[in-house]
Parts: sequence; C-alpha cells; structure tokens
Amino acid sequence: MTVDLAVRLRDVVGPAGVVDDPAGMSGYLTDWRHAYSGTAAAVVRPGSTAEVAAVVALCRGSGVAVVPQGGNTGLCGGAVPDSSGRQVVLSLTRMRRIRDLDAANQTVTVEAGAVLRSVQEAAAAAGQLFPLSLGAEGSCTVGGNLATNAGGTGVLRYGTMRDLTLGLEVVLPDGRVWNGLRGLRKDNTGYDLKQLFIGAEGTLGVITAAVLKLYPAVRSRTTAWVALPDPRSAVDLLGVLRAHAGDRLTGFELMSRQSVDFVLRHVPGARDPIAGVHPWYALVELSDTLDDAGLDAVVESGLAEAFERGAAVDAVVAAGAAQAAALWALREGVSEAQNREGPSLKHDVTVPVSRIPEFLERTRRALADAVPGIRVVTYGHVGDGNLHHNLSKPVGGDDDAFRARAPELSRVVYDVTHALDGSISAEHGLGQSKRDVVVDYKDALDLDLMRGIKQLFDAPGLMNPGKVLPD
Ligand code: FAD
Ligand code: 2HG
Ligand code: ZN
Repeated sequence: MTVDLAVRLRDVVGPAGVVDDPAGMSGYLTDWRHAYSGTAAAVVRPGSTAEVAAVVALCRGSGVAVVPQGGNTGLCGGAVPDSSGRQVVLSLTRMRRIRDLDAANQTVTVEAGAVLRSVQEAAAAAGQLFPLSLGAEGSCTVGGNLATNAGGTGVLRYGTMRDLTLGLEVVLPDGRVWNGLRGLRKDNTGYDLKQLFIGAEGTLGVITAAVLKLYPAVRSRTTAWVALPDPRSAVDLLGVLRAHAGDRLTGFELMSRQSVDFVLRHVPGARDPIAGVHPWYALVELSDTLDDAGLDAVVESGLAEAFERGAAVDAVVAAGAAQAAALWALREGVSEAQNREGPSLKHDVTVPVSRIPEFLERTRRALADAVPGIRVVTYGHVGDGNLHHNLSKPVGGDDDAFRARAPELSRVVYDVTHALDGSISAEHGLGQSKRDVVVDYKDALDLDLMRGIKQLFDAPGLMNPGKVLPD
C-alpha cells in the first residue's frame, strides 16, 4: 500500500480505524479454525456507510483489493486475505447499531457489523423473534450471515438468511452506495437485486445494513433427544413429527454416535442423555407462540407412533429449560470438540431428505475403504437435508498424512452428493476452500452467468478476489 493511500484511509476513518501493526492485525488474518491464514497491508474499520464507501473508492482508485470481514467465524476462508500482503481487510465490526425496529411492520433495520445475538436480543426486547440461530451467534455478524446466506437450526420453520431479508444497503465495488433498504414484503418492480448480494460472500460489494423480518415471540418450547437405530429412521421420525406437529416442528437435528462421543470427551459437563450406545440420535424441537400449547403431548404422541414403527428406540423429553439447553449444548459442541481431535476435513452438503440414508451408506463405505479407521463425524440440520459430514484422522494417525488425502476424500463425498442431486455447499459457502472444486459439480452455464455478474459489478476484480469464483 502506498504511503499516500495509508494517509488518505486514516483521513477517512481516523487513526484508530486503521490497524497495520502485525500484533493488532493478527486476529483478522486467520480464521476461527486456523485453517486459513494470510497477510494484509492494513485492517480498516470504518464507522459508517459513508466511510465504507470512501474506503472502497480509495482502494479501487489505487488498485488495492478489499476483503470484507464480519465476525470471522466463516468456515471456508472467505474472510481471510491472501498472502500477498497487498490486500486491505475491511472489518465491519464498528458498524453495529440497531437503526430501527418497526413492530407493526415486523422488521428490524440493523447495521452489518451487528452481532447476530444482539439482533435476537433487540427483537426479544420488543416481544418479537428474529429466528436465525447458529452456534457462532455470539460472534458472527449480520453482514457475514447475509454474505454467506447462513442457515443454522431454525431453517426448517423460518428459512435461511435469504428468506429473512427484505432490504439491503450495499457499497458497490466502485464506491457507490446502493440503497435497497426497504421493508416491503411485496415489490415487483423488476429484478430482485438484493438476492445477488446475499450468498455472494463479499465478491459483489460490502453490505452495510439490512432490513430483516421479525416473527411473533415463541412462548412455549419442547425439546427431545431420541435414539435411532439407523438414518432411515431419522427420515421416518421427521415425517411422523411433521404430521403430528405441523409448523410447530421448528428444529430437527441429527447426530451420529461419533459426534456425541467427541462432545462427551471434550465439552466440560456434557452428559449422555440416554443410557447405552446408539448409532444415531435426533434432537427435536417443537415451539409455539402460545403460552400453554400442549407441546409435550404432541411430541409424546409423535414419539409413540415412531416407537411403534421401530423408528425410535429410546427418548428423553427435556423436563425444563435447563435440560433443553443441555441437549442443545451437545449439538452445538460438535465443531469445537472435533477441532480438539486434530485436523478436520469439513463437508457441508445437502441432498434431498429422502436420499440421506443412501448418501450415508455410500459415503461411509467408500471412506472406510479409502482410510481404514477414519472417523466420520456426521451431524446437522437433517430436516433441511443438510449434513455436516466431517472427517477426522484414525486414532493415532498422522496429521500430515491425513491432510495429504484430503482432496481424494472430499471427492468421494462430493461425487456421491452430486450423484444424488445434492449441493457441495449447503450453508457455509465456497470461500477459498471450495471455489476450485465447484467447477466439477456446477453447471458450466451457471458458472458463466456468475462470471458475467461479477464482471458487471467488479470488472477490475478487486472485491474479495480469490473467493467463490473459480479461476
Ligand atoms: P465472516 O466469517 O467474517 O465472513 C464470511 C464471508 O462473508 C466472507 O466471505 C466475508 O468476506 C463476507 N462478509 C462478511 N461481512 C460482509 C459484509 N458486511 N459485506 C459483504 N461480505 C461480507 N453457518 C451456518 O450457516 N449455519 C450454522 O449452523 C453455522 N454454525 C456455526 C458454528 C460455529 C461454531 C462456527 C464457528 C461457524 C458456524 N457457521 C454456521 C459458519 C459462520 O458462523 C457463518 O457463515 C456466519 O454467517 C459468518 O458470519 P461472520 O460475521 O463471522 O462472517
Ligand atoms: C453447525 O451446524 C455448523 O454446527 C458448523 O454449521 C458445522 O463445523 C461444522 O462443520
Ligand atoms: Zn450447520
């Protein structure tokens, strides 16, 4: 970065808004897992949309690439700069205001750097619900949620971030501000431009604010932990509970025994809710806006039918909020627990729900053939067809030898996913980790159209280069 650009950036954001010493920058240069690392000319932390626009325009004028970053909890290296040392990391974390909450319109307008949990809390304080929920919600930001089209555990009932967004404000790669910040549920005046920025992982512009949908607050909740004999039973149980609970079935997560074992080993205080060892578990949640909705009776009638059909072998219905939280802690603890077991190879895939048993059967067999003793850590949002099918080395295995097999092992998982009409990225995005491999699994015309859109918005290629789009 030239001295002139450095001076002008400081003029825009103030001296405290530019970090360029190695110690100050280090937390911005590697991801949550330390799986990706880079270097940067500087980290710039603007405090307003006008400052973001000025920073982006200055960088563009100097031919310097910009890497937008929120909470840096992404799992594909999308927010991590390359190793050239020439890129600028643009951190949105100073822009965290809740600009407006319109209870009658059931919307909240927030800045991109707002931490997801703070948006949930603002909604709750107004007697409403913002339903996006994920393990990183204490650190991830709305901008990152939008840029990755985050999913999480409430998608079954409320959809992904795409479904939860009515309007956006975006600084385009040339520094212009696109004001699409409207709270309308109907607007058929042409192309829905905001959808281009959602899921673009910062390659088309910097999201600075959003209008998000709110829902009525949940007043009763029932959570159950169910032991299953096999994955087919998970699909069966899902159908049974849907028939009994309808829209009140708001969460349906799957966990393999291997996932539970990792959590029991590494998460302090974690306890197995059901005696004995079962190969699979479902974490089920029903919720309602009524105070006394009789949800325990609904889940119990559903479980009774599942037991009769052999789709469940044992179950615990949480006796209160503390026990429900303990069950969710088992589920939310898997990512961290797996990190403690050495390098993990992540696969965040979707297949049609009906094909989950076949997906598991085919991949697990092929993976065990490829690396005897490999630990397959399968868990995820099975109600959406989304599995985290993550791999850990065999017990006592060598980290580097395992890493060396990564491309081959991922290919096994992705080939089966593709053969079953699935997607190789359900909710985490492509970032830098999957941008090359996506070529083999996405239609060439899709990729052509994506390149055309990128060209339209960012012909010089300075907005988060090296992410999403294959070379
Ligand atoms: P970052 O990591 O900072 O950035 C992610 C991407 O968005 C990057 O490409 C970045 O350039 C871009 N970006 C960030 N801010 C902006 C902006 N303002 N404008 C334009 N581009 C921007 N994800 C799920 O979908 N579901 C889950 O259940 C889930 N659970 C998780 C659990 C754990 C423990 C962890 C560590 C991660 C989990 N994630 C999950 C992944 C991650 O939390 C989400 O992808 C989240 O949405 C990222 O938000 P962030 O603010 O941390 O974004
Ligand atoms: C989850 O559902 C997240 O817990 C993280 O999407 C998955 O760490 C992972 O692979
Ligand atoms: Zn997930």
